[in-house]
Amino acid sequence: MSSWAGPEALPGVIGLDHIGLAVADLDAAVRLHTEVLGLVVRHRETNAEQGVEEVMLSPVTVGPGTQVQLLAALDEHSPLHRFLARRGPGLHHLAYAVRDVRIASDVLLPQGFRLLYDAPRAGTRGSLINFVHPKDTGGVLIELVEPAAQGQG
Ligand code: V0V
Ligand code: CO
Repeated sequence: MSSWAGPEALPGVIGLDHIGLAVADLDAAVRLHTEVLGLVVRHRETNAEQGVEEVMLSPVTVGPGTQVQLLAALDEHSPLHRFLARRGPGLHHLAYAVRDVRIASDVLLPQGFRLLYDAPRAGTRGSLINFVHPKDTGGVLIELVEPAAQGQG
């Protein structure tokens, strides 16, 4: 967290994978992002463990690239339900692609960052994910995403 300690001490961020938006009405949010903003739906998935129905979108000209992830709560136990109830719809998390989510976690943990899971969990398109607590990162929930190897997901 303090001074830069060299590449071996970094979590291996290789891109900005997606920006997660908490939405109350998924269909309305998809319409806004496709019909008004002109983005393309790249993927849709129900993640019961995370308690979300999610839709991934990005601009048509740049390929999948960095995506917008629309997230609706599956039920009242979902972290999304709590977020929407407490803060309303809006920016929910920033997801960095990392080379290896276990290594990223192992680098961040001893620096005092709280990782939400002891072991990576299943994310979108067969990815492996973990989260850094927003109270340790300036108020932004950070997701670490290890994308599935190409051809999977
Ligand atoms: C809560 N807080 C946030 C926040 N959620 N701050 C920034 N961004 C967020 N998303 C703040 C909240 O305002 C409180 O601050 C404090 O943290 C504690 O809030 P809380 O309501 O008591 O929330 P907790 O502690 O019950 O839960 C917060 C965490 C929870 C982050 C621990 O949401 C969680 O486990 N999230 C990880 C899983 C998740 O979000 N899944 C959905 C995305 P004050 O008011 O006390 O100052 S799934 C996904 O992205 C997938 C599948 C994918 O990409 O593949
Ligand atoms: Co996400």
